[in-house]
Amino acid sequence: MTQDELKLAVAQAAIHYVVEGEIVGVGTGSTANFFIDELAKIKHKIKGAVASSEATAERLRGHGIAVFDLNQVEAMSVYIDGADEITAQGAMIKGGGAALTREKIVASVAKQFVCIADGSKLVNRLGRFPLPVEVIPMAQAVVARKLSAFGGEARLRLKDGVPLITDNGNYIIDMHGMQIEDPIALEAEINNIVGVVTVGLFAKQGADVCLLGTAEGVKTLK
Ligand code: ABF
Repeated sequence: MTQDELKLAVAQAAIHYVVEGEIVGVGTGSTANFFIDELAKIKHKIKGAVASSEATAERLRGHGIAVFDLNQVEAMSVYIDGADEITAQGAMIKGGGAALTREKIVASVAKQFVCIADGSKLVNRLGRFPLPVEVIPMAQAVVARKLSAFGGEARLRLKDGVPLITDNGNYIIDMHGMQIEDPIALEAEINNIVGVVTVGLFAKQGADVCLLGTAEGVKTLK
C-alpha cells in the first residue's frame, strides 16, 4: 500500500468516532485532509466542525461543512488529527504543518483525541522529527538560545527564504536532534519559557486513541 492509501484507510476508520448531531474538531495536514474528504460524505449527519487552521477551515467550507468559532462551542466529543511522531503511549510531536497552537487549543476542548497516522509515524522515542515551537517574533532569538540548552539545534523555520508566519502571526523554531526521554516534563519546561506560545509536544494531553495505518490493516492503539 502507498502512504496515501494508508492515510485514506485511517481517515475512513476515524469516521466511526464521529458522533452524530455534534460538532467535530478537525486537525491539519495531509492525513487530516483525507479525513475532511471522508467527513464530507456524512456531513448531513453532523452539526459542523471546529477547524485547527485556516487551511482546514477552507477545505471544510469547500465541502459545505459549517465551520464554528471555538468560542461558540462548549464541548466536543472528539478531535481528529494527524501527527508527525507518536509513541505507543499516545505522546506526539505535532506542528510540522505549523498549526500546533490551534491544534492544541481545539484538542483541549474535546473529550477524546483520535490520532490518525500511517505506520511510519510510530516511534519508540520522540525527537527524530524536529520539535516545533511557536514563538512570539520579538522573542525568537532569546527563546532559541534558551531552547539550545535542551541539547538540540534551534532553527527558525523559513518559507521562501523568510520566516514562516503562523495563522496566529508568530514564528516557528524547529529543534533538531532532540533526545526526548520525558515528553511530559519537557513539554512543561518549554511552555514555561517566556516568549513561547506553544511547544509541539502533545504529551500531558496526548492521543486517547491512535488509528495506525499498516500493511496488515488499521491498528487501534489505546
Ligand atoms: C498536523 O499535520 C500536524 O500537527 C502534523 O504536523 C501534521 C501531520 O501531517 P501529515 O498528516 O501531512 O503527515 O496534524
